[in-house]
Amino acid sequence: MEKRIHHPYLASKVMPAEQAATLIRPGMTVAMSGFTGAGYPKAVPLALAGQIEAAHALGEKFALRILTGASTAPELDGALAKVGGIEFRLPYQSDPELRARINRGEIEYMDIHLGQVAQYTWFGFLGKLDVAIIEVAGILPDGRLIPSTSIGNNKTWLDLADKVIIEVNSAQPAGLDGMHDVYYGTALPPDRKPIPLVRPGDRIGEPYLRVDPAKVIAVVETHGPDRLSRFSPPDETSIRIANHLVEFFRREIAMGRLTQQLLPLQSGVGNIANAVLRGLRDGGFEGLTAFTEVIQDGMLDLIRTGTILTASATALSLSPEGVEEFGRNIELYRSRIVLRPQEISNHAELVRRLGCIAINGMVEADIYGNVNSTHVAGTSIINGIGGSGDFARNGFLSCFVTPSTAKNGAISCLVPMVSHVDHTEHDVAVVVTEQGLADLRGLSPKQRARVVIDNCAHPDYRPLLDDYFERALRDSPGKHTPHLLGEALSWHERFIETGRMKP
Ligand code: 0RQ
Repeated sequence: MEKRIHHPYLASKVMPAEQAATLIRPGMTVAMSGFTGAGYPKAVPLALAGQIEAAHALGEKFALRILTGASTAPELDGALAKVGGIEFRLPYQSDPELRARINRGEIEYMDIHLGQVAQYTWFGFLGKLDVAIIEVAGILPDGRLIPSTSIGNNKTWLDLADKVIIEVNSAQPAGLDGMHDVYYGTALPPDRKPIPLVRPGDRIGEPYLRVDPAKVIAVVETHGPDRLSRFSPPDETSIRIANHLVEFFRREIAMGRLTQQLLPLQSGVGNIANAVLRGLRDGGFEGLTAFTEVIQDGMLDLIRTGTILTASATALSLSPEGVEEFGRNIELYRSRIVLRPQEISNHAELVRRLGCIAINGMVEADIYGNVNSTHVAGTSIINGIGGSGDFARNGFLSCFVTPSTAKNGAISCLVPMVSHVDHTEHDVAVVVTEQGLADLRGLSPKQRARVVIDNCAHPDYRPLLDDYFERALRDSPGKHTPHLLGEALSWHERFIETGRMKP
């Protein structure tokens, strides 16, 4: 295996994952690396799951409070959830096993804006961190750490945890060295200073993570890939959504509200986000920038072709083909990509200063523009709010996208009242479905309802929404945001009872 540990004392701490896992005791708060399936520890969590299972077999209680950057992978969230090893989880997850247990009420889950996790921990709101488990790509002779494919909350975890376990993953490209920018200038109120970043590609920190070697209780060598999600080409619905957005940007340029370079893009993960990026490339846009959380294959494509000049994020979440492409042109990507801690990539001050164009997926929106990004029928979580709130509240433009229906048309994603609110009507500027785009800027609630129903609803549901809105206009006691409160959530109730929203 290629030598990645160049610090003699830390090299002396190398041990098998099983031995490192014994250093973690029941009830501890364990802060791990990992963001959108990238840069999470690959070996110690699995070994830990084995120990937890063995303890449970002996009738001993063994569960942990697990904090991360964002979602991880089956080897971490999946394995620990499966053995009942997680009692509390924060801040974002997407693992099927973990999700099922959260929704069965077996695990407490706190869903929090990703940009706020670090300060929340520094404020002391989460109590003390017992152990940090952090994947890195290498250790320098002076003990500094070359970050892996995500930075997430690693700086905060390394600074605040009592003890540290480092996983050195030699499968992560050595060429990552130099791509990161770790800002050490954050302070706590009332001593905070402006963060000196004025362009998405600015480097304001240093390429490495610091750790106090005296805190390091184990170093584990690994050689494994991230959770590499397959990249599927955009489907018809995503392409139509993307086209509506691209057309909208063109109109904004014509009105003089945006230039041809737009403003730094933040795009969520998934099919629609990739379709939007492709739409921008095919639409002839050039010289764009991105100030976002996650870089996916679609963005690599745009960087290679010059559509995007600079991209700032906290994680690289690629497919197997994306990893190959990244390796082939790593020099190019290192000159164009900056990976930062998530407290910086998602910082309210920076998102507002740069004027990001935020484009995020959603579960449903209501006729007044409130958005649910996280819950099915009001009570079951899907993933979490992620960074969507960091960008939606503070961006120049906040766009939410979804197909107009879900579950083969059994659900309308435009409803009278959302069953859970993540983004209020005050933070939502544009709603887009394959049917069309609703520009909600400068409109009152009643005006918003009209464009949401007319432009975004599926024709199968439009008459039902029209009917609700007309009756609400007539019978609602207040006429500012007209609602029939007893009926507003009846669509979701019907879905729970019959599996479909239509009467
Ligand atoms: O469930 O797979 O069981 O069928 O929700 O929906 O259509 O696959 O869409 O993958 O783009 O996810 C909002 C969840 C959309 C995502 C959400 C069901 C649907 C399916 C997923 P099945 P799709 P996507 C940056 C920003 C919050 C975090 C965020 C998300 C499943 O975008 O997690 O924005 N966002 N981060 O069937 C009931 C509806 C539904 C519905 C869809 N109205 N009612 N179920 N579904 N609409 C990235 C990070 O922060 C890391």
